[in-house]
Amino acid sequence: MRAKIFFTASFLFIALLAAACKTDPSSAGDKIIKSTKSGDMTVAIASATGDLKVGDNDLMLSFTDASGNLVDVGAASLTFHMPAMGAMAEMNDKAELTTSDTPGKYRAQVKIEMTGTWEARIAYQGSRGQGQATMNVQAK
Ligand SMILES: [Cu+2]
Repeated sequence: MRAKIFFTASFLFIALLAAACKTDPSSAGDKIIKSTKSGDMTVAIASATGDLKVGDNDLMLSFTDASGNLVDVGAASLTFHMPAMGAMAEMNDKAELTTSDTPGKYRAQVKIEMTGTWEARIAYQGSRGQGQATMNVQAK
């Protein structure tokens, strides 16, 4: 009897852990750099360190619904934009996106040219319709 209760409790605990992982966009060990809303979804950019840095970045772009569940938005894009500064032309550092094993999560590889404030521009098109989001991110 006691063993059975223990078994049931263990099972529930494991089920809870699994549910927590499923709804956590940072379950791949990534720390959120920044997130914003796009309609009823939340768009988040994450990295292993929680920072965006000058040079090569290996990021995770994720889309979640109001309940925190990952949402497959279809085709997505991510570009880091910096307006012209004096004699320096505007910069657009486009990330190369690849789908991950988890729908709603994209691996984003991007080379950031300089430190400062970048505007992350996200666009998507698919079963959720067409939409975009922007958010300011600091590159260190
Ligand atoms: Cu610049």
